[in-house]
Amino acid sequence: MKVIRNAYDLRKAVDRFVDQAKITDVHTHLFTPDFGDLLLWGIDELITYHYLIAETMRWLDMPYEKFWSLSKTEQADLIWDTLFIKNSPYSEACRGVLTVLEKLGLDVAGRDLASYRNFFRGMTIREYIDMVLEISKVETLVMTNDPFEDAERSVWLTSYKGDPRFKAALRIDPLLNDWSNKYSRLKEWGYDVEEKLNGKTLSEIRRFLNDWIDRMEPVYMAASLPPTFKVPEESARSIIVEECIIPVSRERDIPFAMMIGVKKLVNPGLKLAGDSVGKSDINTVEYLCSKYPHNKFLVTMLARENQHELCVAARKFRNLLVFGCWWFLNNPSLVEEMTRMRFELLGVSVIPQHSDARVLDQLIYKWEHSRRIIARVLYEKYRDILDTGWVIREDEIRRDVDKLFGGNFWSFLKMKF
Ligand code: FIX
Ligand code: ZN
Repeated sequence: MKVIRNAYDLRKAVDRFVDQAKITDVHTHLFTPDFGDLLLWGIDELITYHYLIAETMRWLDMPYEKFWSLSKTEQADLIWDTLFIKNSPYSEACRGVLTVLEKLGLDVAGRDLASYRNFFRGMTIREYIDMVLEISKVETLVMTNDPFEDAERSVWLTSYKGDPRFKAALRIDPLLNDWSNKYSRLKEWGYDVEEKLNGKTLSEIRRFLNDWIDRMEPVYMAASLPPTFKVPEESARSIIVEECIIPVSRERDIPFAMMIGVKKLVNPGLKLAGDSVGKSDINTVEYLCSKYPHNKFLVTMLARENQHELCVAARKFRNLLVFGCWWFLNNPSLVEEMTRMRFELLGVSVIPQHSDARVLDQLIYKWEHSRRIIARVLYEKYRDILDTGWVIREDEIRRDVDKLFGGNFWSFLKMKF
């Protein structure tokens, strides 16, 4: 394998291996075709992504209800006119739409929404899945699978066939964040629970988790958690985490993915676009990693202010794997800042990005944009050691890149602490 001795060869090698990297996307909201309309795809879904709805509503004084009463096409027309024609589309979410159009080979300069819609006419979802995975080089993606979502649950219980490229993740927000309103659902499903978290109820919650792990074969269990997330504390959430999630996670050797810092529906009128962010308590992450050294934790935090302490926590706990630049952090300026910080504090032992794609097409832009930034930062880090006289072999760059874009995730799943 070639030895890299100069910056020009280094830049070419890093760009090549990053461009070629086969990606494991560890967190998305995508679904296999088994789930029908739950899998969002195509130009109108792309334009009506909740990020773009939030940005559009800043320009409009129409009542939220009026917007929601519009058809999907009418919403897309309004968003397109507002964000792409009446204003320049340089926000990250707008730019993403343009990157998708470009990578699909469409006439971006033409600004002709009708022609973009024509591209999708006659396309089948299975054809488009293959096309998007081919362009984005996403080899495997992890879904978000919530047994409390009726439309989704029925597929799991009746017709799910799956696709080896799509892995499941057992999402348990309702169990952790809304126990008093959601325990009755477990009762409905035959689990002998009551609101009071007595021994029987805790045992039945563990049975519920095990049943869904058997059914979904998830690569991890996950929950999005508020800035106030705290363990230990006298709350149903804290008790369920320690008495149910932690023991099942260890027994089944399935990491618990904590996505911390979401302030749900600060503006309910915006629906999915109405969530915000708050600084969270790293002490809870440290407490769980320290008290449960044999458990594995995947963690991403939503506040920029939490990023440095999360990296330091990962230096202290090998059972903590940091992942992604989540949501309001998935913007070039913050992806660069976080990636630089993580490479400097954690070296190769991090998952720098996930897409969080809600619309299939987004895999194309979220990964195109992130690859470029990760490649640039990685080149600079290699360049720094090259300047000391260290020589770098091409196969070492490929090795590191493969770890960053998926290998670290799969190795973490296999580790036994
Ligand atoms: O909790 C989550 O998985 C969040 O990513 C979503 O709720 C959020 O709406 C989103 O898609 C952000 O990118
Ligand atoms: Zn998400």
